[in-house]
Amino acid sequence: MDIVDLRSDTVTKPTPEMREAMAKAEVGDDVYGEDPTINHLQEVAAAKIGKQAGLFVPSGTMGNLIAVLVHCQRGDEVIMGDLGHTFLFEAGGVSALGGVFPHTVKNQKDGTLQIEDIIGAFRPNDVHHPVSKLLILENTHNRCGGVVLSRNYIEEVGELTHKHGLFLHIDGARIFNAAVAAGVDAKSLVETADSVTFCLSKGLCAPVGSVLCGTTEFINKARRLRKMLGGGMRQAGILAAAGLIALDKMVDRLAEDHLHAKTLAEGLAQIKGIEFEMGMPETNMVFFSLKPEVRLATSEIVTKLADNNIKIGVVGERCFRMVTHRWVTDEGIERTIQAFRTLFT
Ligand code: TLP
Repeated sequence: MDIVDLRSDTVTKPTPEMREAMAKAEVGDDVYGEDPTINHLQEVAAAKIGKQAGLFVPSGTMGNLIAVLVHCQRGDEVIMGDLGHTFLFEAGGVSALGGVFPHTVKNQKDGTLQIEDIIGAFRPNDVHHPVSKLLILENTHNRCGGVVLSRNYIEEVGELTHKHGLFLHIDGARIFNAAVAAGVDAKSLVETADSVTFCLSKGLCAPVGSVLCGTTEFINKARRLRKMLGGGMRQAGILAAAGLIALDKMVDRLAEDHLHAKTLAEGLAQIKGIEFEMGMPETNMVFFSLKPEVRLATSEIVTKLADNNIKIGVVGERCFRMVTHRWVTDEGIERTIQAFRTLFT
């Protein structure tokens, strides 16, 4: 029986077409700027997201960190959501490595930060305060349920941050999920952003890598920081070859993952004892929790599902996350719903 791995879309493996392209990739030393496949990927990625230039980085975490380090000096402040990936899951890198101070604002259920809260977070020009330099938005928003931030909202925040002299960075690890779900071009979701990171791994299935995009000047600074952080990867055109296929072939099919997430959530919603406090999925993430009357322990649920070759994520004491992706089939979705029915009856 195949494993249905719903813990994350980070578990995706490269497609056969990617493996073939990787084997044939032309490579060179990227620290010298001489890897033709990486150079090509960076150009394609920047054009696809509507920015002047791109930089291939090993991970989304490094992309976000480099963006913060380019935009901020030590002692500056970065405003971000209290459920943002950069705040929760990037090991505090912005402070530990950049000396940058995180100022959190409450994330609303829909992944946004309220405009009044953002305005309230901007520091006045006073020697007592750090200098507010950067604001980060996340799209799709992971911990808010994989929700999509709209183009209008992002534009409003972009204009506001610029008016106050701050930069806007978008953690667009899953920006193409957002674009496909909203039925818009990804470019339009990041137009007012000064920089954006997106992942080629995750739903797009490349084995490794993200791209940080921005102006040419921004990317030149970012390249030095990538080297400083140990992210100069030499003949990584082998990885970039998979990234090119990710951008060319894997974006439109994300709609299938979204449909699978919807089917999964609708199936589970029929089961007494399961609730969707964060709402039904907008993209490829299904968050659900156990109603108070359910006696099953969280660990018991995970173990019993694992016995059926189904892996799911735990994100709170009685809260779970399942993420659909290219390697989760119709059969896997049906098997998962059935396994939950059996568990709960
Ligand atoms: N998210 C992972 C875990 O780190 C939680 C996951 O399983 O969802 N931004 C966002 C919004 C992300 O969800 C992630 C990964 C990253 C950045 C970091 O990307 P990587 O793993 O490439 O460093």
